Amino acid sequence: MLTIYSDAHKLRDSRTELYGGELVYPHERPTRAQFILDRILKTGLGEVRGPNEYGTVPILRVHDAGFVAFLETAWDEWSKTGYNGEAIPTCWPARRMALKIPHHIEGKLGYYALASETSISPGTWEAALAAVNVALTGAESIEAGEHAVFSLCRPPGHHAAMDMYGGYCFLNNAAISAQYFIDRGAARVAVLDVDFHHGNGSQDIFYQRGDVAYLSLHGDPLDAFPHFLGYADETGMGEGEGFNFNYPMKPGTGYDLWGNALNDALENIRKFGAEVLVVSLGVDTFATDPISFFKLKSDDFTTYGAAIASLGLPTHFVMEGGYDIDEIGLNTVNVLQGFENGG
Ligand code: OKP
Ligand code: ZN
Repeated sequence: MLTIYSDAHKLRDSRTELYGGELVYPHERPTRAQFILDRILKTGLGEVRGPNEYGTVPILRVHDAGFVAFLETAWDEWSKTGYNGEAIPTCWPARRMALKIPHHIEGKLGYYALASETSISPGTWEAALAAVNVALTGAESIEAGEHAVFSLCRPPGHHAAMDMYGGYCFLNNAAISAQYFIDRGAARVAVLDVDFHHGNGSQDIFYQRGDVAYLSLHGDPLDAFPHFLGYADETGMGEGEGFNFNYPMKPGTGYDLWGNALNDALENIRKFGAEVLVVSLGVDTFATDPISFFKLKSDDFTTYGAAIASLGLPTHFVMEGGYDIDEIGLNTVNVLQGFENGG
């Protein structure tokens, strides 16, 4: 399988994540992508190619222009304040407050953030933009005839909504890719999100649309981030009614239950009549992931890669989460190999 990768992800190397009341070195760190790339090279998965540049036009198809401008300048504005640390939001437009966009960077951070664990640091915008270019190059390669492509995106994207960042995400790589397929003439695209966390950003972006279905298997938001979206009764709205599928699952869920949910999701993708599949591929479902609570084993990743291949669709794998870094390469490449050998 063809992989798209750029070293520019290393520009996203924030020093701080607000975690358990402490500022720790982030779970979402450069070695994640490095270990995945190492495994791809070691197993000989296939060619590894660099990205092309697409500018901001395809980004603005799913993200708000003010939000994108904010991301681009946030670090500069923050560093001019004279604060010593990285940019972390400390206040929000909470219930019954004004939805105004303040002038001060502190207010802007609160306005555009959906969570505070994710610090904005120097190079964050450049890395997020490069991750989008990786995803768009992957999508273009599929347009050009590849059956399946792996876009090794970092930072991840599925929590990023039209005008919100957080959950380690800034720009929604998978959603931008899905929109790219639509703009190139696809009538129906399915986004299958197998990351442990619900992709609130992807759901939100496509919630009222009938041309992009969103299906997600994830830790029950009653117990897991992002807590405020991802419930089973969120089925879509307006033209999107019936095209959003959430499969929240309880702590301790193993492949027996998870695999059943996947089969149900795959059946819904068939019924939807998707022409292209985008997979938000997070491997934080792994049993020893430090921030998650599912119990998948390394072999399960191979098994489900093959199950996804049974759809027979052109498939764009876009990297999302996975924080047991010692096994991230094995588990990620198992999915891709399972896909290639399965179907
Ligand atoms: C990003 B992706 C755990 C708090 C978790 C943020 C998690 C972001 C996950 N107690 N906070 O979906 O892998
Ligand atoms: Zn995740």
